[in-house]
Amino acid sequence: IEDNSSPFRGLGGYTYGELSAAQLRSLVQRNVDPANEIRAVVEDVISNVREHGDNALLGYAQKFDHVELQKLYLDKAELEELATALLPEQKQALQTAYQNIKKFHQTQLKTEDKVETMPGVTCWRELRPIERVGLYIPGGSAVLPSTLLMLGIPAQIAGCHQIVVCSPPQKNGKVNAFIAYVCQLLGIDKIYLAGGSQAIAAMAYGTETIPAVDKIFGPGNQFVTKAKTIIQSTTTCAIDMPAGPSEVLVIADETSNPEFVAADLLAQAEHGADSQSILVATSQNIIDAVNKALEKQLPVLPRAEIAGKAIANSYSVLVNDLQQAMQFSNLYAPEHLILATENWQSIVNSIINAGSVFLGNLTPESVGDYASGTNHTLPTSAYARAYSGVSVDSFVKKITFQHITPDGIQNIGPTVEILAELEGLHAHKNAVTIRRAP
Ligand code: HSO
Ligand code: ZN
Repeated sequence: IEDNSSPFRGLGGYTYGELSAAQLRSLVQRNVDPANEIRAVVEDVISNVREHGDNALLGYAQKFDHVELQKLYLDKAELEELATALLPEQKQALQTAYQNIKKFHQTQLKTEDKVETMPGVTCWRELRPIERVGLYIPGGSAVLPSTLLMLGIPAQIAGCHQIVVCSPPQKNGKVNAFIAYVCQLLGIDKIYLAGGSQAIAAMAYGTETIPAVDKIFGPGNQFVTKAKTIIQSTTTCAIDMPAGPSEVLVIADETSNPEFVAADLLAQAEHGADSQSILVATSQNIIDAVNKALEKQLPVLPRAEIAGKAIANSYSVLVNDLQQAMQFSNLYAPEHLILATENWQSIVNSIINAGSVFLGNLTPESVGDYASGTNHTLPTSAYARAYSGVSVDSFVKKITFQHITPDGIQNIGPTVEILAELEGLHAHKNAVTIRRAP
């Protein structure tokens, strides 16, 4: 039973200097596979889709999306028809976001120089697109057409031959009109009506209607995430990255604006009850002021219930100074890091682990979520220690090439012969020697 009368408690508070190393580690710990108990359910869905293809998908649409589908996709004409529902200013906003994201991602396609490592020995790398990619666009409590932009644009720039988009059908058997319009912007003329783990299985194995792909991208609930991790380890289909609940860490000092900070924490919190909004501040006054602003801003949000749960699942950390704040942030490795301070330049070089960074008091995470140009598909759950966010790189392979001239084989030959010899691999040695013979 919900107790709506309980007073707002704000962010639970810790003091950095009082925490032991073990306490710090457990404070930044998240997402230790809470979804493992659903593995059996998801495995069952995957084998059902593998075995029964389209029929399994039609059954799941009925069971989970409560719609009897005649076919498992919407075509170009149907998408165009849906997109007519948009207001001109909505179309304009999506176009602006599209242009900015495209502009930023286009610079990521770089041709590398050829390198002559020895005279006559030339090495280089070339990009080739991943041929078939699958983009999963969720349709749950908030439909996110921005996610289709964030995945579709780099796929398009990379030159992927086939871009398969899956999204769960609404009760009317259609998709959200904004998603339909984004498909048009991207030149994608089909959207497949499948959601949840069944959509992931369909893209991994292929069905009569849905083509199999080489890599699957996109966020989703715990069933989608579980399906992605299973197919990654059981098929040759790759995934973008392991995904957990979204999170933000805001670093604030006396130059920050507590109302802005609270707004950023809530923007993250409204994503889901399991989202985390962490405040790291250099004085208790700032923490108190932010909590006060949270108390004011939270109740009037349409998604107050979700955001309130996420805030209850979040905390603040009091630190001595901005450098100490960065130490905590690097340990936490946030998906989003906001340096809500005029002094951001003094710590920007100390950032080691973060997915995407927002500098200064006028740079809310929301701009990166939608339209500044950067990608919003980012590593969560401390994966930012080792992973990067989605970019054009995520949609290409980098293939290495080498070429040897007659001089080159003489120059490099003895080195390879000796190394093959010391490994006891005579066929290797011979493949060189036979070419060096006059
Ligand atoms: N903050 C989310 C992305 C998003 N926000 C989409 C709004 N729409 C994960 O980075
Ligand atoms: Zn967001």
